[in-house]
Amino acid sequence: MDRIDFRSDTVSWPTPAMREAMASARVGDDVYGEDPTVNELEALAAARVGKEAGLFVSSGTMGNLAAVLAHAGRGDEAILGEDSHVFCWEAGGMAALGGVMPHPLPTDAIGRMAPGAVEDAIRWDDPHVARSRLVLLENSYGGKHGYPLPPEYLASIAAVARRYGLALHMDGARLFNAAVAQNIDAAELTRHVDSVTFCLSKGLCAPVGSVLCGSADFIHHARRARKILGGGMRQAGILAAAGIVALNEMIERLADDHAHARLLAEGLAQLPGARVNVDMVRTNMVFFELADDVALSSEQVADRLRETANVWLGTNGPRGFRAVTHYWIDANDVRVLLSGLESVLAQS
Ligand code: TLP
Repeated sequence: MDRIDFRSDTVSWPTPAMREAMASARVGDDVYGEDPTVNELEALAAARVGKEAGLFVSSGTMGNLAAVLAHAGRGDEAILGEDSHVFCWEAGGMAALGGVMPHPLPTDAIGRMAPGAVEDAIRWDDPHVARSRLVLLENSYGGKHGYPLPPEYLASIAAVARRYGLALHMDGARLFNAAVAQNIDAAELTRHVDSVTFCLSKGLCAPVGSVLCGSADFIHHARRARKILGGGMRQAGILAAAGIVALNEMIERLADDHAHARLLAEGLAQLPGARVNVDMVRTNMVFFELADDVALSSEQVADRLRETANVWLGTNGPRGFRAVTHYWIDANDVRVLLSGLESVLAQS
């Protein structure tokens, strides 16, 4: 890449192997179901997460929205974390396009809604109230340090959802980060949910795309929802080819990204101008803040880092940052960020 970019793993470029696979991909019209490479990706993705079928979508946002549209209808309610990506960062899609009402609940330090609070939020059968239809989980949990949520927690929410006949969807944009961090198979994290979206274009480095997986019947409905959203693509095998490389070659190496995030957090802990909770760093995200005596704002620090070291850092409020590691960040880049930050803070 032409810069050291910690703003997100979404900025990652495709690998050389992906570019080669894309150039030689076999294609067809995927709206007719005739693109062999898309079909191969969907089958591979479904197998990876232990589901019957998959649906290639253009983004995580589209995958989550297609899932909500397939699970719930107008006036239905979806229970989700108040700092979840679907609630905060997907432009209110479920309400805007699906007429589905979000019911946000608080989450704890690592992004868990309390199972009892989920149960309390489920409404009774009465014409006055919205129908509770769906619970949404996220793993890893971006709103809380990208923390990987364990299977036991997912099972406890699934038990509540089952008891009341609600569907369960997981925004697994970084599902494989959550699995690698816990040294378990991704299917262990998805076995309790009815549907899951995971992204190919974040830590897995593909240029575009996510896959929504679930039962064959659910995917049949989601395919229609994708069409409504304008997401039916044609010779999409060009893109799916990179996704196949992502699933075959890029999952295990996420451990390197996690090690680099840890290295960064440990370095930040040594910098007097920065405050970080190293224990929260389990995947590829490091959230940290400026110490109280630093006169600069996070925006000013990020600007200076870019100008002086060609290091790009995402801000998180007036005093905070989010640094995300990925394939194009190595240990030396982490050191460049740390020394660049040390110089910027020394001049403040
Ligand atoms: N997240 C992006 C930004 O939108 C914040 C990022 O840089 O982290 N779920 C989760 C947990 C996500 O973090 C994201 C993207 C999505 C869904 C949406 O994926 P895309 O960007 O493919 O629509």
